[in-house]
Amino acid sequence: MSVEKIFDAVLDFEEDDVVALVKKEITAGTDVAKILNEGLIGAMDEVGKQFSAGILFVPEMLMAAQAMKAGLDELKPHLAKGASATRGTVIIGTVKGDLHDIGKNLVAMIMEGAGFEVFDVGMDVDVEKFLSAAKEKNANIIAMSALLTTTMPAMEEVVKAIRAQGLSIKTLVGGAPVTPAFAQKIGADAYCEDAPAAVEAARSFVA
Ligand code: B1M
Repeated sequence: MSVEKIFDAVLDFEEDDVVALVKKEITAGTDVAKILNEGLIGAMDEVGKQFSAGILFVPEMLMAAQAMKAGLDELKPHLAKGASATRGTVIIGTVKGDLHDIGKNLVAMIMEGAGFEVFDVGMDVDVEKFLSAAKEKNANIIAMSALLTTTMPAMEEVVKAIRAQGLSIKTLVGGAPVTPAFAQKIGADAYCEDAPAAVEAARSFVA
């Protein structure tokens, strides 16, 4: 019931209320996955629908994103529980031209919680930055996020550059418009629908 209040508070752009409600639910022992999926992510899905329908516009989308992020920050220590010995090193970023970072941040957080050493290179990341970070950190995996159909091709550039330079780095791709067929077409090593899928794929590559 109260998770619905979190959903509503994100849609009302009430950042302080979102934080207070998330805290309340954590204290009440509500499953953090429920708070995340039904409260925070569910609200952003609704924001996306309303944006598509012309009900909400970019400023509102941004305010909802800020409220969601504040809730996510509150949830972070609880999501990252269970960290164990480092399983591998991951470079994660949102591809060139793309400024959406909420999903990427979430994936980074969950991967860290699953025991990976994660270096977040931010958003609007070009091929050179992905590759130089991977070389510097001796990473096994590059995880890429794209939320725009127009920025998806940037993922292929990274995959191609890894091949061209003969690097043994696995590539994971994800983000709302990305599909398994697209991942296969560009030669990525794995398509990840969400954060747990990214953990699963990464584990399979460093096992
Ligand atoms: Co934008 N936006 N946006 N936006 N935005 C979308 C993506 C859109 C679908 C909205 C819509 O039309 N319904 C649409 C894209 C259409 C398309 O190309 N298919 C869109 C548009 C058009 C735009 C602009 C072009 C709008 C404009 O200016 N006219 C503009 C582009 C700016 C740019 O990037 N250059 C823009 C801007 C923005 C804001 C800045 C206002 C803001 C982003 C704030 C921020 O991220 N800091 C924003 C937001 C908030 C959204 C929506 C509403 C929400 C995205 C989000 O955070 N979802 C979004 C609609 C939607 O997706 N529902 C929309 C919550 C997040 C947890 O989910 O990111 O999907 P998601 O991540 C998931 C999975 O996808 C996966 O795991 C996560 C957890 O399950 N995943 C990965 C993601 N990355 C992964 C990486 C991995 C693995 C899994 O690595 C291996």
